[in-house]
Amino acid sequence: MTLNLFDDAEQGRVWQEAICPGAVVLRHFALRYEVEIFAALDDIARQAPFRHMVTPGGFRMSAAMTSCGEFGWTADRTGYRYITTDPETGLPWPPMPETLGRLAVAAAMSAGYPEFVPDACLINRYAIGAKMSLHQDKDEPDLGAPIVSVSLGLPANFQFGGPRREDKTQRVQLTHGDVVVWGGPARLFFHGVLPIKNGLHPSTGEFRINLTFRKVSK
Ligand code: MD6
Ligand code: FE
Repeated sequence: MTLNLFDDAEQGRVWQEAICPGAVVLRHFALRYEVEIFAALDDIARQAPFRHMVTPGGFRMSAAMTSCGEFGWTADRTGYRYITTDPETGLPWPPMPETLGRLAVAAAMSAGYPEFVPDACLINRYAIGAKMSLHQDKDEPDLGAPIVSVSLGLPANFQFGGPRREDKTQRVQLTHGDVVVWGGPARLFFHGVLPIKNGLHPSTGEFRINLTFRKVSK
């Protein structure tokens, strides 16, 4: 199904593609926010630098990560969790810039989740070859809230499966400005990112950036 949302002389067309019940891609949805997003990201990365976390299993994650908002996400040898201070700096995470919050709320609304108010934004930076293995986003206590995921820069092959790791996955190519929203029946579905292919993007160079907005507080 595709549904035309709006046209804009400068930003072009924005449309939706369903992945499965509860999950949808909003093509080009973030393009109109691009300038503000990159300004916000520079500001956040200055206060809370990107870092490679080590999973409880002892693996260094290939995507570099930081966060903004009331809660940030960390992984270390003892587990995964959301915390209010950045363990690297001992300071609270940078606040979520207003434009980022507005983008996430508008995307969730467009996807059929009008109640969504995010209090955490995880920011991943993928260099060429970096990936994210199939996983569920299940560290958030309120599973009624969706995940809103914004893709920027180099394209990615996003895998979206089902409730069990062994379920068949669909492959969705995500390009600059695309937003994926998943919630409801798809909220705990397995997903991942295949290794980023060699390339050069005018906005991000040799990187892909992904922002995922969540609601962490109950
Ligand atoms: C993506 N990201 O990069 C999908 N999950 O397109 C995720 O699934 C994700 O970036 C948990 C934590 C950080 C993430
Ligand atoms: Fe995830």
